[in-house]
Amino acid sequence: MGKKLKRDSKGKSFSKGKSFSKGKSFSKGKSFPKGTIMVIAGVAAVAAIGGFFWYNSLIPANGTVPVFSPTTNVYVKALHSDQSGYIFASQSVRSGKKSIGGSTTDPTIDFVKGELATIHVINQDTQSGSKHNFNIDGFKVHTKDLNYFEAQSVTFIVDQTGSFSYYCTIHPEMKGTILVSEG
Ligand SMILES: [Cu+2]
Repeated sequence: MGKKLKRDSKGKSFSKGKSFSKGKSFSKGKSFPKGTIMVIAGVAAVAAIGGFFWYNSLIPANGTVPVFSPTTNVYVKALHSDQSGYIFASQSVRSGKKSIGGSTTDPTIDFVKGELATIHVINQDTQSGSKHNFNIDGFKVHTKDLNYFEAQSVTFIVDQTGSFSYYCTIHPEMKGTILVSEG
């Protein structure tokens, strides 16, 4: 963490950032008075700090560098019902080609190798009020323990094919399968 901060403070890593393309005009600023330069420096510092968090938010859970590509969104809710007990349920259909069924209990989630995926987990457990978390060990996906109506999104690279399990550590019965096919 400390190392990254140091490197980022020199701004090297941000020079590649798309969002800073507007900043090009600053480099030409020979004619700006000193006061303006100070303001620009202040704005740049704020942008750099914001950029640091933006940059880090693009690093997948199982990656080390930011990924600039569209992500496949999967929405999962954790809840408890009288019939099923503690379950994960799919919240809605994905916008992509494949979908996970309407309100399936512990649905099987399909991915294609090579895609970038974001799992959005929300605790909608009005019934038991318990905390829940969501994990896929194979892709280093681990949410924190989510309180009621708390949500967390985790992005990861689908970099291996095969069958993986997702689960909640608090309720071992909350588990399902991630299937990754060859792209
Ligand atoms: Cu749980």
